Amino acid sequence: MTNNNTSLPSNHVSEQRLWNLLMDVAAYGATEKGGVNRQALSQEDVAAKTHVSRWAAERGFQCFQDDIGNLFVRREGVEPTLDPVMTGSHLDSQPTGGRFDGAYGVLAGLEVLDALNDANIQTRRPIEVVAWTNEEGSRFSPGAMGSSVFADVRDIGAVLDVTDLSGTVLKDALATTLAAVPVPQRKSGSMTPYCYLEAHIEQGPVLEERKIPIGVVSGIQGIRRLNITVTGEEAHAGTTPRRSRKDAFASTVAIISALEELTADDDDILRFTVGRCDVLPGSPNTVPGRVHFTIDLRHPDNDILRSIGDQIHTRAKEIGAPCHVEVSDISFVAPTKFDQNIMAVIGSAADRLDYSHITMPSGAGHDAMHMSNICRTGMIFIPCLRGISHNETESATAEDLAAGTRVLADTIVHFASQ
Ligand code: HGY
Ligand code: MN
Ligand code: MN
Repeated sequence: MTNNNTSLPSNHVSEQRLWNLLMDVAAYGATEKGGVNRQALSQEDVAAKTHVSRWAAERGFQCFQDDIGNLFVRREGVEPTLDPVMTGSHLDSQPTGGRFDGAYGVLAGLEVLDALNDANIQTRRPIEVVAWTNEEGSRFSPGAMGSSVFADVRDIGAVLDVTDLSGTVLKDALATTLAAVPVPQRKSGSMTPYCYLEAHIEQGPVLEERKIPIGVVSGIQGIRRLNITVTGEEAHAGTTPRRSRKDAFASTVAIISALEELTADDDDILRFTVGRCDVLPGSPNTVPGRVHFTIDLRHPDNDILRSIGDQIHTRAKEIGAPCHVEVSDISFVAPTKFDQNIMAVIGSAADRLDYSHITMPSGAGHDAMHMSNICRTGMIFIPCLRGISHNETESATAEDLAAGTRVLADTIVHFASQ
């Protein structure tokens, strides 16, 4: 890092302070294998948000949560009525998640606020760091929930009655969280960001393989999520001949093999994943009467995503006979393109700091996909170990984490001075 322009916050980003904060928050929901299980609106999620609210209070920053539990830390600007520059990501994790997915973007934002204080830089615009509620969507589906409600892409009323596998209703878990996190509420919609920036680990192998510290993200591929329910007939495993069975699991296997064929793609761009499959009643000597399974489908081309998703609806019903098959769309987010000017500012901040960088798309979904509907949006990627994520072994180096934060800091100041 060569720029010695002390008036830039990047000079005051502390690699150690950022690492310590990441490890402090990684303790909430820490697993034996070195990852985190900090699912949305869980007590671990509340603990992490409470930690952030204490961090803010120690520095005199205002902290709020809105009616879907998004948490905001605000550093005032010289002109407080101007729309703030917003940065952040999510604190919730997968059940067997890593310490950096999401948490990095939130805590890098807090490190930027510390660096601005150290540099005694006052920005024209306020800056807000956000921790979005339920980005992962693993406990309560769909994901990117808090940002979609904030961006008016989804109405909060459409998600309050969603339940998790244990039967907990979202609105109850949300009420517990809102009561437990010791910060005042701020009405959703009371603020529109001037722009939104998100720092995130790449969650893929490109940057590490090419030994490049910074990814300037061009956009996010489209994501379509579907739920499939196969209904057959429970029967005795010993007495029921094959010819009269309506075996929901046997039909499910046939459906999934047919869909694997349908989505096989020579250039390996289409992503088809069955991440959850519940076989009911789950007794070894009863022919399964019901199966629920999920489909996560992704592609950078919206037309392909639409047509393959529609074919899944028809093929699943054809193949599933003699069982009854229902296919429902849970969410469909079109491919996102990020703002060219923001991408250029990120690139020049990286150049000034002597960090090599490439422009690249995101295979993973992020809250930025919803924020791009309401304001200019950009993302900064850093490498992660072997490109692994949604895995307890997920890792990133303190050096790369700090590099991404320096680029984020100078990019934020660029826009907060406008
Ligand atoms: O599923 C996703 O792409 C995100 O990591 N939650
Ligand atoms: Mn993430
Ligand atoms: Mn994730």
